[in-house]
Amino acid sequence: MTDAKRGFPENFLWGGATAANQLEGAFDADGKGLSSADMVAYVPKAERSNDHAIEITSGRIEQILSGEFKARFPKREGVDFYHRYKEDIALFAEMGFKVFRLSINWARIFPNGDDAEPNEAGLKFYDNVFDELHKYGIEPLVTLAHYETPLGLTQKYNGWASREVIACFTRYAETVFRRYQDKVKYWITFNEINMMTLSPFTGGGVVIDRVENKLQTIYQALHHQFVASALATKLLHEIIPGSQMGCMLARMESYANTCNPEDVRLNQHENQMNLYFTDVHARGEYPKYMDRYFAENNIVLHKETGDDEILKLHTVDYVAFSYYMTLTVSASPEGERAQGNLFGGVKNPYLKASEWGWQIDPAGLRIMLNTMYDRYQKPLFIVENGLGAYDKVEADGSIHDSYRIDYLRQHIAQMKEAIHDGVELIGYTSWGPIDLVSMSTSEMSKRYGFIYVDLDDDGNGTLNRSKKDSFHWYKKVIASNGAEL
Ligand code: BGP
Repeated sequence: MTDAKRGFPENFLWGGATAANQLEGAFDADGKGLSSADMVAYVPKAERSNDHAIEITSGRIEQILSGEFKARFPKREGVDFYHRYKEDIALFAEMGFKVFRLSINWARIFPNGDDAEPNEAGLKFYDNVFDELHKYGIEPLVTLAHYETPLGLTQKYNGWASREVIACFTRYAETVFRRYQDKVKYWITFNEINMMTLSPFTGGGVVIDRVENKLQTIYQALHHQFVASALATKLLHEIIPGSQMGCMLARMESYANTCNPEDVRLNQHENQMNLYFTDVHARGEYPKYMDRYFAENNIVLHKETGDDEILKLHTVDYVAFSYYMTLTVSASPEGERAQGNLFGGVKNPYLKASEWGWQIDPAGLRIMLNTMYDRYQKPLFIVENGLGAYDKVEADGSIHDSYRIDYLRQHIAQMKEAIHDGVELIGYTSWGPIDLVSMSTSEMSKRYGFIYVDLDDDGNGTLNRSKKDSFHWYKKVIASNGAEL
């Protein structure tokens, strides 16, 4: 029931979102295996872009494993949540979090992805984290796979390119559903499932130089993830009554650069190519427009008998997404490119961009929420949104991050408008409530947190936590259920 005066529903889930590989550290502790994210951490700066398109070759994996790269590039260690989770959760509780999004690192539970038995130490760690959250009445929201495909599955099967990985994933999912059935109600299968098209290794542990046809492999791997996601949804509903499964998309609401019908049609196509992922998850079938795309790109999906039925029967309960920017597309090759923006496009003259070139668009969030709700008529959950920025620590230790407050305030105001428009929005977890390692840069200096972590790009620092101005601001937002922005 919406409170008409304040906008947000009474039980709205306010909180923050993280990923194991960017937060926990302890990348090889207590039996954990290596994952795709652990490899990505070694990619040197010169080979990175702000748009998340990071490629890993077989040769690079060999170099990393042989130690050649370890010596030259500091490894991504997270911010030691593994040992400091009690202190961090106490700070989340102080802000009034209702929900905390984290991922279970698959390689902590099944170090090679297909081990005979799960790793008890890994299972125990998440038991402790969930217990600590419940101590403060914070609901965990768990992502099963946030770029953490066990490296063993890459070596054995080339990751999600192989259908074999579906069974490995469902076994992992069933293990954690049974173990945490009394502790976790909200789940997500794959973080930003569309990452597979930008970076198949990050999205699915797929090494592209091992395959002949890149596009064919990408869409086949995605098919395997869709089937795995539907099977996990089925298992979840059987094992934990009343639980909720969500899909998760890096949503790129796209605009046409002009009203030239060629731009408008290209824009329609861009939006369809982004929404196909949620179409499969939420409607339970491939949208018709993909048939033409597959045919024109010589992609022949291999489906097994029963796949279509599985997709149809086990759709998600809610639709979740990250929202950082919008995309503007032009059919003409002229025009200034939007440097750094995910999925490219041209520069939108009406928008400012972050220091990394991501085009900031609060009003676009309202547009996007309306688009998504019209299309799926399912509850929506914003599970990532935020501003990556350089923070300055003053002599007295304070951090005045008014730019971050402005960014979040404007986005939350648009969420309120969307709720007023009739959209069923169930929660908001801003990205990186505590500073963590950036996905695109593998550095610390691109910060998102309300909580500052004393750690620099070279891995030096005390790891001490301190509160930024935004900490106090977000606490007020939650306490007033979004009335005080
Ligand atoms: C999303 C990822 C996150 C996160 C975020 C911010 O795409 O799901 O893992 O990192 O982007 O990106 P970055 O860290 O590159 O600024």
